[in-house]
Amino acid sequence: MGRLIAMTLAYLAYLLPTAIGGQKQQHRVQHGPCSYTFILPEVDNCRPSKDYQFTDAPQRDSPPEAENDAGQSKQRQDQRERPSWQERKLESLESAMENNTQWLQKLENFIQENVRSGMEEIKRSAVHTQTAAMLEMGTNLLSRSAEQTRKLTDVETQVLNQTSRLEIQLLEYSLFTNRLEKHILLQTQEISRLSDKNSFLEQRLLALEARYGKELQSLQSEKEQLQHLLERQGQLVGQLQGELGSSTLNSTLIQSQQAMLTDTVQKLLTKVNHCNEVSSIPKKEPHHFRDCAEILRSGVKESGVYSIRLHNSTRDVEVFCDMKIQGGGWTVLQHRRNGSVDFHRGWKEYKMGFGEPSGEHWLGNEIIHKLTSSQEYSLHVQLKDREGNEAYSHYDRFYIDGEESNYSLHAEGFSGTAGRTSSLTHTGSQFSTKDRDNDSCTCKCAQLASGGWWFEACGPSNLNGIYYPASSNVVRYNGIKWYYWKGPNTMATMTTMMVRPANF
Ligand SMILES: *[C@@H]1O[C@H](CO)[C@@H](O)[C@H](O)[C@H]1NC(C)=O
Ligand SMILES: *[C@@H]1O[C@H](CO)[C@@H](O)[C@H](O)[C@H]1NC(C)=O
Ligand SMILES: *[C@@H]1O[C@H](CO)[C@@H](O)[C@H](O)[C@H]1NC(C)=O
Ligand SMILES: *[C@@H]1O[C@H](CO)[C@@H](O)[C@H](O)[C@H]1NC(C)=O
Ligand SMILES: *[C@@H]1O[C@H](CO)[C@@H](O)[C@H](O)[C@H]1NC(C)=O
Ligand SMILES: *[C@@H]1O[C@H](CO)[C@@H](O)[C@H](O)[C@H]1NC(C)=O
Ligand SMILES: CC(=O)N[C@H]1CO[C@H](CO)[C@@H](O)[C@@H]1O
Repeated sequence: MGRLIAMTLAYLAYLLPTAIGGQKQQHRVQHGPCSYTFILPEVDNCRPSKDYQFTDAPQRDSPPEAENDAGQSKQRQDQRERPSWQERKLESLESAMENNTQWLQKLENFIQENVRSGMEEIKRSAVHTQTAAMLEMGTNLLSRSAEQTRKLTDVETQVLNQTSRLEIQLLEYSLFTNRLEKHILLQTQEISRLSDKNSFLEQRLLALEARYGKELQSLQSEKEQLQHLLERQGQLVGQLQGELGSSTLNSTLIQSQQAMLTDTVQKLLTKVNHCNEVSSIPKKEPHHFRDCAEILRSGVKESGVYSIRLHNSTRDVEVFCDMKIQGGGWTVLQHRRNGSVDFHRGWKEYKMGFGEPSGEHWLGNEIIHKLTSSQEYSLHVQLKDREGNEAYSHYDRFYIDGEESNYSLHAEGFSGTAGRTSSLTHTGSQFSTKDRDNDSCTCKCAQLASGGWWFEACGPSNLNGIYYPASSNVVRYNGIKWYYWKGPNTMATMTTMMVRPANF
């Protein structure tokens, strides 16, 4: 190999100086697949000089060629002068050329052979080693790549797992968020509702406060006024007390004066009486009647309101006289007919009487007592039901005690059509009103049954109960009652209690 390179170099060195010249002639030689180009120096421009020498190194390695070459150039110069020599020279040159060519061919062959074998060897070994290495590397790479792919797939699955988990979590979170949002919405709605309510309540509270404030103010002002009044009252009371003191002093004086006055009045009265007796004796006829029987006896036949004067009394009393029933002459004590008068009244009113004698009324316990205790009287109770059926209860002897005995009832000698048994309670029953309970019941009959009556243990009668115009099937404990006439259900629509002297 080294030899080959040396040979090549030598040849190149032999060729090179000719190529460096100015004008060159190219010669191409085709040899098989290889082509060689030779560049020959141009003879025209070459002037041979005496000191023309070859000083180059390759010249030393191959002096014959150099001499030959130099001679060649010399021969070319002399070609014009000596053509025979030139021809010879050319032949030698051609042979040299041939020689060279052969040499080159050899060289080339050698080179080619060498190169081919070397190359093949090199190639083979290289290929072997390389393929092995490559294979190894390949397997290595394959295994590595397989590992990597495995790792990658692992990572991928993990990533996928994570992603799916994250997605699930995300989903859950979104669901949760949704729920929370809904909840929050509800809460906000609730809050808004509550705030609405709250504001409403606050408004109401404010309104109430304002109202209470106003009321408080008015109350305070009222209180102040009352205090003021109280002070004034106190002053007044003081004044009155003072006046009372002086008036008590004066009263004795006044009494003596009154005595004097009554004395003079008495005197005057006797004088007047005397005058009357003297002036008109017949005028005394329509004097005071003690009751309706006297009025009837006096010739009056019409029922109506008349004045009577009770025994030992100076006061006239208006009464209704019934001149029809059973001969007339009845002084009416009680009468009901349409419920226009309220009979649920207190002790004092029953004592003094109420209503008009022409309509519904109660004559008054005091008058009844005075009337019935002045002489013997009989009692007649006249009743009428809704259908207009009339009935009566009669008592031969009737009177009531005074207030000190609570107007105790005395009724005897019962007869009549309104029940076989007396509906009026036993003798001795005291009178009771809503404000003065004196019945034998632990209850208060006057309040239960209403009105004022001689309730025993509330008893079977009460003509002063509440007036129910249309009787119903409902049992009324506080209605007008005359139990033994028609039982508890039928109430009278008209009642009259009246007295007449027992010996009429
Ligand atoms: C060719 O070269 C060889 C050796 O180099 C020499 O022996 C032979 O004489 C040469 N042939 C001619 C024709 O120059
Ligand atoms: C995700 O990985 C966990 C363990 O890290 C495992 O329990 C679970 O089953 C995996 N899920 C899926 C969908 O692969
Ligand atoms: C007492 O009587 C006298 C005269 O009698 C009279 O002037 C005086 O006002 C009376 N006083 C009272 C408080 O009535
Ligand atoms: C009840 O009778 C009286 C007297 O007849 C009469 O003035 C009054 O208007 C009547 N009341 C009713 C409610 O019928
Ligand atoms: C009337 O008065 C006299 C004496 O003042 C008395 O004795 C008599 O009982 C009185 N009569 C009546 C009914 O009050
Ligand atoms: C009359 O009634 C009152 C109370 O209602 C009572 O205190 C008094 O004792 C009664 N009188 C008689 C005599 O029972
Ligand atoms: C409370 C009351 O005064 N009761 C009297 C009612 O009358 C009877 C007699 O009928 C007396 O005995 C009670 O004391």
